[in-house]
Amino acid sequence: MADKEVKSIDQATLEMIEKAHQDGCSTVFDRADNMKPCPIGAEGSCCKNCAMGPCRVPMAKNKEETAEDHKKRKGVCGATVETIAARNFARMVAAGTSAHGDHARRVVELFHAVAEGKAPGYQIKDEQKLLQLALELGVKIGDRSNQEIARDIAEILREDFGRQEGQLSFIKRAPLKRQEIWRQNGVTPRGIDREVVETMHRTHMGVDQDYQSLIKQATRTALADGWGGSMVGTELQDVMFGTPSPVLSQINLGVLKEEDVNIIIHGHEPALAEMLAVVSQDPSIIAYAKTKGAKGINLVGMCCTANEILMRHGIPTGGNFLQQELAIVTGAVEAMIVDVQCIMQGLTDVAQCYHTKLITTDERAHITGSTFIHFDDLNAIEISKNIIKTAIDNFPNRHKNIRIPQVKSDMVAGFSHETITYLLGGMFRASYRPLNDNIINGRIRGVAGVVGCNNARVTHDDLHVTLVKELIKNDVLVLQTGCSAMATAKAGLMVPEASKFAGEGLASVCETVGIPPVLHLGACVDNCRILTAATAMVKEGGLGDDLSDLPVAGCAPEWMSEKAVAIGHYFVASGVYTVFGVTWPTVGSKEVTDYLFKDIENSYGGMWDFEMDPYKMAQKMIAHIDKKRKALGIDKARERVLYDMAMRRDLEK
Ligand code: BF8
Repeated sequence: MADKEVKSIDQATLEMIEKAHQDGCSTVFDRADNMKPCPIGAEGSCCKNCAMGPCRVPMAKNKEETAEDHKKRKGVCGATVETIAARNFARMVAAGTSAHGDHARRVVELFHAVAEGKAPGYQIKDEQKLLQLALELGVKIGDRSNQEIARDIAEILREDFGRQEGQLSFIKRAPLKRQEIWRQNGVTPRGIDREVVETMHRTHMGVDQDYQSLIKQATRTALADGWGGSMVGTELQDVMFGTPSPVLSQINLGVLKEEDVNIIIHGHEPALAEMLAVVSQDPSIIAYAKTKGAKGINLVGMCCTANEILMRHGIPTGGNFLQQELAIVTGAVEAMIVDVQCIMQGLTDVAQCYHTKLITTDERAHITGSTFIHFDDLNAIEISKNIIKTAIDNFPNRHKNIRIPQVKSDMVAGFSHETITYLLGGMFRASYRPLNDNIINGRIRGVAGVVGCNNARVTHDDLHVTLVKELIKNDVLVLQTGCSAMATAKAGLMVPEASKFAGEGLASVCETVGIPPVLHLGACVDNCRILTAATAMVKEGGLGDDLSDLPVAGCAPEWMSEKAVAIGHYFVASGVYTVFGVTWPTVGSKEVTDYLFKDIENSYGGMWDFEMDPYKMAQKMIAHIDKKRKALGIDKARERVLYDMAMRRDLEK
């Protein structure tokens, strides 16, 4: 593990932090040094939901205060620390759910436009997945065209946003026992928007004041993300842009090219990125770049948009969340094109130190000091050309001060649920059987989802890489998304040769199947692919009859965004033990924290945990996996002993 003072374990990042200092340009790493986090807000003990406050009820640090004394201290309205912590937690879940939900809404709108033939340049790429969705949603296939079928699907899934009663379309995908658990607990989500709105209402001054009731609504809202917004987004993106399959690419700032027009696409929604990927190959656009003295056009992804175009087109990734400003610091980026989510406002200041144009494209996300070019899905080709030409025109404005770190790694991405099924079982008997069998026989101890962001409060990438190495060493197969996936890819863990870091059992399975021990499943919105994969494991048989029976665990070691809290909570509500690093947002209330860490397991089979040390994170996750193995009666399988004759004779005595 790296020294706390070290900013990153990634060489390219360290090199660019140093260059930024030489260039007199400040980045997130400097701002983190200059801005101490508010300790009261960090523990969830500050309520600013009305103008009588903000009220702060932190646990006293310097004097002796019992939990009882602490409970007596209240906000002006009488709110207890429990209510305040639970409200803040619920609002984080609602914000995260709204982000994925609003992303999905735009995807449904585009899907509908494609079905109506109104979005030139986009198409239905995965017909098989379209038809499977039709069967699942009860849409008539017959001799109807793909367009007609797609329109019906769009209309059904659009209902998931505003539905007032009933349940979301994909709830019925979950194992039956899981659906029953949600029903019994009264948390089956109705409409995505409804659950978010209700959470905002309940957390308004003077409404819901019982922390368990608040967490219950947070649970319903989180489920509207995992089995709602995120799943709708992922499914329709696959149908329109193609279901990912394994693809070799490269990652880190070394993928920038000194002689090309470098264009970084950063954000989350793939509609724009997909079109830029197509248009940047257009011979007339490449010829135009040459007239400005460039050799060609180099499109590079950043953050979760990177994951989307990486796994569908093999487009290289520049880096993860904390590297967004550093890409500009290379001095070689003509334009950074952004849409929504995880885009630091600091980018405008950094861009001013160099020649980079920051181009915003989404009406929902304006940034002062950027160039706004409205991206309209219905006129996507023209606008994408315009955006790329703006970048090309900026090539001659480069300063002399260019340094691209010569650091990049090979990686394989694109492990959708469909691909995993195929890889494991082959074309004619595609199934999860080999995975389940290898878990039962103990070669694979269990499965971990390691996901989430970077956070400037901890050494960049360190927790992700240390944790994942520790897990695979202990025969735990790791599924990854988001910026976490990028961290381990940079460290060389997403190539088949990484089996050398895995335990003997896991390595033998990976070598047989030809996969890395760490599988890249996509962007944050694709965390629902992990739910789908886990459900497939339950349905395959032999590992219990619910998600909470599986020997699996989840972790977001360097989380920072509210989306991560929504994701973590839908994993917990789906029966998964989930660990977060860095900080825990309800630590100010012992009761709420105990509830989320312990008691909630009685209702949902999953629970939260918090741990800052990646080795201990791994130990906790492995202990949970072993607990589940024991409950399934497959713990013995791990302790295979080869009996010689003498031992057999002893047995017979
Ligand atoms: O969408 S890009 S910093 S929030 S992990 Fe985290 Fe990274 Fe953001 Fe998830 Ni994805």
